[in-house]
Amino acid sequence: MSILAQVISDVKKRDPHEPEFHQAVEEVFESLEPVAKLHPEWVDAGIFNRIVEPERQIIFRVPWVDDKGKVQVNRGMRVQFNSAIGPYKGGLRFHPSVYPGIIKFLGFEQIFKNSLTGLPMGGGKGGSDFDPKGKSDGEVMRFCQSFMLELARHIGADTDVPAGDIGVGKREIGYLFGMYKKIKNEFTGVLTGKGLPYGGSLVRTQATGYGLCYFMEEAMNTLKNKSFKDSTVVVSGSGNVAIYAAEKASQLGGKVVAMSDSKGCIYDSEGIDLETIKIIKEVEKKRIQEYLKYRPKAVYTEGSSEIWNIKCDIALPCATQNELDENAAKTLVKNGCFAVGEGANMPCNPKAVHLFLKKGLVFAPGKASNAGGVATSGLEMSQNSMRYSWTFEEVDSKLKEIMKEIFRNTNETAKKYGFENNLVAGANIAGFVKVASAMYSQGL
Ligand code: NDP
Ligand code: 2IT
Repeated sequence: MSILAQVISDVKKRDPHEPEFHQAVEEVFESLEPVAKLHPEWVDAGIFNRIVEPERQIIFRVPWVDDKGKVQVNRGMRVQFNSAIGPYKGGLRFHPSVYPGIIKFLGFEQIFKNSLTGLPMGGGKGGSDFDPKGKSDGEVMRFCQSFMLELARHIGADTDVPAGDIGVGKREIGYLFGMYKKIKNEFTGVLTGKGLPYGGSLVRTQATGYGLCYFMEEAMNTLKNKSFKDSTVVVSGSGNVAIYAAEKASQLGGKVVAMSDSKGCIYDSEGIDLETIKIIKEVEKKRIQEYLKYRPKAVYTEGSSEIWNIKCDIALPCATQNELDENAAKTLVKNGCFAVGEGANMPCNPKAVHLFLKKGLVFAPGKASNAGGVATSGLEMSQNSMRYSWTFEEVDSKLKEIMKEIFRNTNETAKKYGFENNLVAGANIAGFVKVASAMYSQGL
């Protein structure tokens, strides 16, 4: 058995009930055979065995009191996966589906994504099975305070810097930051995605979605001589990443005709009215179906995966893991889609990814194409350390440069290792090599 197959088998044996984590490890290791051949010293130093085991995993009780005075208990966790190239960095997810397998898959992906940004950030992720949906602001605040009461002892501006992810936006980051400051009596950039008045960075809100479109524009241009201009675009999800991906895709001349949430999707042949989506999702926090009240000519279909049946040139999955399967991929290809860019983490399942690569679509893996969020978090950390803030234009232009450089590095690395046009392999190898080399230099 090859060393890589051995490691995958060990991972499955050690934690048999974490399918998402297995999937993330297999997907990265699929690309690493030539790296293992080229670097026998990394094999001997156990780099491949070590990189799949988190440096530290913290699981803790989060008790809080709901509006009726009843005690509720959730589970909180933080996986500090790899600190070879910088402090642990990665978001917090609050969603009922959260368990260690999800947080480990996300933390593992984060190692390579953060490496690709070129900024000094290690990989980490955390979260809770708490569901912010339907909770009052007071309940969310009490939950966040209790969560931070434990998390505070494990994080710090030079140790581990969490941010948002599904279910964690400005409101949650605000409550978490407030509690950290109370506990430690210090004002430091311990979280990113903060509000602008207290150390947040301009563009962080838009960064993942904008970054995805900057990456795709560069990739489509270089690989296929195409662009967003006059293309029909479908964006799944209607959260932070989806909204700003749709905004930038439209600014670049694309027509976004469909978006979704976990219950269903809307199709608007005239182009989605994003201001309406922002009101429904960011302000009212309601279902996307509400869109019909504002735009009666739009069509709503129950079931989030229905969105992949809508004809498009460019598909941007921006909701959640494994939301796009092989059947959906076949439909997209049949309908003439020529580019797929992952805004979410691991939204396309392995069979879908293989089909896109086989059919020659421009396929951008999340760890490269959605890295704009964490990259801008890195820029927020820099501004916090300098006690300074850059203008919107300054941050946006740095983000654009970073995304272009991630594409260049990914594409060149793919070529160098014999995987021409395969950005999946390029991103995996480029992200891995930097971290592996740092781990090797630092010894056991
Ligand atoms: P949000 O919580 O803002 O939005 C999530 C969106 O996805 C909502 O529209 C939600 O619908 C939908 N969704 C969630 N679960 C499902 C599901 N099971 N099926 C279908 N739709 C679902 O999260 P973000 O926009 O921040 O995150 C979206 C994705 O992007 C995640 O994969 C995240 O890890 C990734 N990501 C986020 C970054 C960031 O900076 N925020 C950076 C890089 C990646 P509903 O409202 O019905 O729940
Ligand atoms: O998946 C991700 O990259 C994020 N949720 C953003 C992480 C961050 O630290 O900004």
